Amino acid sequence: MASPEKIICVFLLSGLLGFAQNIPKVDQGRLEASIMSLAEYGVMENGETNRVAFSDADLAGRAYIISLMQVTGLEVSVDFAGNITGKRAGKDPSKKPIGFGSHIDMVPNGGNYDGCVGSLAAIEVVRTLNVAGIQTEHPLEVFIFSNEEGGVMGSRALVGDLKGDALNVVNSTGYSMREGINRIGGDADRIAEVERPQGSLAAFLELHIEQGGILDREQIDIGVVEGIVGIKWWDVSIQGFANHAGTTPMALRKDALLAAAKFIIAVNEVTNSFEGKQVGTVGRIAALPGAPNVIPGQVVVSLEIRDLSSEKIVNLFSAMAKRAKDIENETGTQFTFTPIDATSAPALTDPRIQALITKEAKALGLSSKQMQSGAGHDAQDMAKIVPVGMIFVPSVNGISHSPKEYTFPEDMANGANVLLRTLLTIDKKWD
Ligand code: HGY
Ligand code: MN
Ligand code: MN
Repeated sequence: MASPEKIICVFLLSGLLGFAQNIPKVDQGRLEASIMSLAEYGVMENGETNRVAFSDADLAGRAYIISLMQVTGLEVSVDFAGNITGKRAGKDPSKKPIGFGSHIDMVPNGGNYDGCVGSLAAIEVVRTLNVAGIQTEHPLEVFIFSNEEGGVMGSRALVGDLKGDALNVVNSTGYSMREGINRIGGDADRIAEVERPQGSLAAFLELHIEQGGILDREQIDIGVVEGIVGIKWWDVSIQGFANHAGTTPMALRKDALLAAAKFIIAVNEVTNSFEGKQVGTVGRIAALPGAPNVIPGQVVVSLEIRDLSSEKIVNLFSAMAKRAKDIENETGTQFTFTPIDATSAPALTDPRIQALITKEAKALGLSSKQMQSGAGHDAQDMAKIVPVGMIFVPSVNGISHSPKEYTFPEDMANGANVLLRTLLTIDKKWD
């Protein structure tokens, strides 16, 4: 006769096994097809895709994703910051929703996987739950954040960080955030009403491509993100003196482009001189008046610094500003640094969710690796109000923000299955 303890143990084990066996898997073909459909929005003559936030292509892509969410039975709405959300009722409406999602806007001539994998996998997870007839205890909420590439705008609004000057930042479409928000169906005058309170979700999960080459190089299936770097942007204006390129002796020039060239090298040297994984980039340059026979009088470059530590970003910046002072003296030019309010603070993910992601990957027979994110993400804003977790899947050759960006369908499905299982475990075990 089995002891009472043994009976309880068998009962519990069968329950757990039952739970484990009942977890459905996403439909890889359906997920891949939705990625390819979304990629159609913004295709240009040369076959590349350009779906920058606020563009006509962004409007069309947003309409596609809204229709997909509606067909999937989600109750869809667009908030005043242009974030698209889709709600699915849980058995217990008193429980806090579990949020998950990403973004679908792109950098100019970007790739079709950055943000799109997490967004479409979120919808695929809901479809999979529908097909399996699973209703979670917690309500679910899918988030498609607006204008992530322009400084995680939508998620900043959601955590109450999108204020003042930020709305005047102009992206490559020529629209300011204010104009763009109104263009995509938001209301820039009512941004404050978008803010969600602390703890208003049980958790937020984001599946995303790694955008770097670690998982691909080391042939690892899943990245368990420990932290997301902080990002700071500046416009650096260098004032020289435009003059005749033929009659002005070299020693008498105030050449703004020469000063800019020295500054770009200085950014690289300062960044490499610190210990750690920080990065410093000059990604944009404009030289005026831009004629071959005129010494450039004015140059504006962008400056971006990223690191997991805000303090290190400050130290890197002051070292670069010091080098700029030296360059001013050498070239007779004047540097002005203007911070661009489209940045994000470093964020750590919740260790409990990291452990869940690792466990669910293992349960699926997938390898995983703890890592930091060198890319910024909406999850780093959401971390200010709720516990977050991030799941990475490999980017082939570590390429991203490029038409050559690619992630294999199997890897997308792996990430979506880990997302689904992590969500269901949180649903079962968390309040
Ligand atoms: O720039 C980034 O890190 C992100 O892809 N928005
Ligand atoms: Mn992204
Ligand atoms: Mn990106």
